[in-house]
Amino acid sequence: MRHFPDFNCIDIDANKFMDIFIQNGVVLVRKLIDPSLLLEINDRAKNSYLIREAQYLNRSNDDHFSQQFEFGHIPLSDLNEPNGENILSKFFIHSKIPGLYSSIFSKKINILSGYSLVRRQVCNDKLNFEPTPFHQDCSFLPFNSLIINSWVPLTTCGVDSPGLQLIVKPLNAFIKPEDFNNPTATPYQNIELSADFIKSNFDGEKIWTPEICVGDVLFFSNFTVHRTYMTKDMRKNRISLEIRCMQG
Ligand SMILES: O=C(O)CCC(=O)C(=O)O
Ligand SMILES: [Fe+2]
Repeated sequence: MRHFPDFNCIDIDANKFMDIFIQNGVVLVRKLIDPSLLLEINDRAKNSYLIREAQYLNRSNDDHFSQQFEFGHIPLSDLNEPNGENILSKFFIHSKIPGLYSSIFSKKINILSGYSLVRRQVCNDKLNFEPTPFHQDCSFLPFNSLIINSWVPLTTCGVDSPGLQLIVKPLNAFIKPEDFNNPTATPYQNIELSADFIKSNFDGEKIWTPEICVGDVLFFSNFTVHRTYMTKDMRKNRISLEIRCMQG
């Protein structure tokens, strides 16, 4: 049986993080963030989604916002503190994450705030918020160099609520999806790597669907193949943060 790249934060430092990340394209680091902080952020996020949903239904937002909302996103700045403190300084900059990145991004770390978002995956499809298909983030990010996504669920996910499923493999190139340039396909179809492609290129041993607890962080790159993992039995929605960084 395969041993997945799953570590407790006390068992991993910057050099080990770099080695494991290069070997697997994904690393899960458990107990990295104080869960009480994330539960508080989750409450604020749920409230923002209520407000944003009403705005979306009233069509009182611009097109860019509406399109992002249909993909489940709201801006990260919605989660700033009531006193205006930026959410990134509140939990990310002062967390252990920049330290873990320090061997890979040896100079400065550039937080891509424009590509750092909140995402909610709902379990019922009343508003057509679909789960993401298998894709690489490089299919929509405008950079060719390495980007690491710190994927932070605000509640435990992967069993009762939607999690992520990833291909554990070191990839460093864009794989062009069949419908990448098809103007009649939906945005998700444009980035989708088909079930046939996944079946013929990756064996089942490499497909990982971890249960991720609040406080754990899943790291993967703009080349890692992944999708939303959602089953018919799941009843609870999940909100998560995607914070993307590259070499400064
Ligand atoms: O939230 C999800 O289910 C998908 C997240 C994702 O694709 C990403 O963060 O790149
Ligand atoms: Fe993605």
